[in-house]
Amino acid sequence: MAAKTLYIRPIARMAPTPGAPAGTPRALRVAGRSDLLFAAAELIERDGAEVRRRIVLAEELHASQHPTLEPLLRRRVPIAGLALDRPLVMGVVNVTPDSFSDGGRHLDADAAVAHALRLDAEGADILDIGPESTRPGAEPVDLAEELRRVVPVIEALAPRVRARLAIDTRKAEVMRRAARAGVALINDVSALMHDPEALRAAAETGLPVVLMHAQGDPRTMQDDPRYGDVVLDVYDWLAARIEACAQAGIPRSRLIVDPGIGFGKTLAHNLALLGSVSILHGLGCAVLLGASRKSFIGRLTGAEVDDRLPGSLAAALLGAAQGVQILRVHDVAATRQALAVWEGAQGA
Ligand code: 9MG
Repeated sequence: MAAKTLYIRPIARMAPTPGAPAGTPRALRVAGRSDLLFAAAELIERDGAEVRRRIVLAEELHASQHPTLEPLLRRRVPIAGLALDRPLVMGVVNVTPDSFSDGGRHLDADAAVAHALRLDAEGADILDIGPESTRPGAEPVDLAEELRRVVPVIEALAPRVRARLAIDTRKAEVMRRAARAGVALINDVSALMHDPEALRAAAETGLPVVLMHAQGDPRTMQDDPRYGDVVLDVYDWLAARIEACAQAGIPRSRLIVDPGIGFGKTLAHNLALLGSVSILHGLGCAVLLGASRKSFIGRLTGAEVDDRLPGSLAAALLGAAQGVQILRVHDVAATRQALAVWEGAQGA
């Protein structure tokens, strides 16, 4: 029989109130951030197929000493030397032939480097270098080809950029080679499950790792995905991956969790995850959200992929307001501008 599980979803975000008078009700200070205060939470209890929900005030939660409270409130340690006290921007750099469709191998690498340098100049904190497309329906790329695409790009960028470099791969050998070439972060959309060697390789690099939730493989993942309760199922799946990483020697402080928007999810699943992403702070790790230009924006609005910037910005701000620490985006300058306005208003 499945054990009873409890989850805390912070809600009712409050503006920071410096110098609040004594006796002001306590807020939930999520991930140790003084700008991330919540007045209440949804307390969710799942017992098999039964899910009970109630709203509790922060005061009551503090008094309850609920076991999920400590990881929810714990201050996060920096990741790859980057403090997690404001939303970081991760810029997408695809090194796939379809992303710079000019045919030639050299031209592809040069175009990827030029694009990365532009995103760096626009203020990206992290550049996510991806040699394999993981779009729905995408075919896998073999190891030799992935290495051929990505290693020269990392080597060219490492000495030239301010941003940290991340490798977007599911392959252990690519993780190892990219680490040697200068990346500071591993981003694996299979949460170290695709390659049987990946857990060990990631542990050996000593690098932080993004564990993204996906249901199924990119080729087939959009064929009728199903969940009991998508938000709780994704939470439990990520909790199990954190545990597997701990067993393999990767501590929670080096892990970043990600709900995997668009990876084996319907429109309703994606919207539920986007609206409830604050629940993932209960896992005690930094949270990453990648919603930029994704097809759920097209489904909602009819916008083609190149016209999804407004929807992407809305999703990024929804994430920021729920305390997401890393936003994976295509449009770095526009996201920075949106965040600057949002952050400016927080302190006003
Ligand atoms: C590679 N990639 C594409 N979408 C992504 C997402 O949402 N998260 C992460 N971590 N990687 C992604």
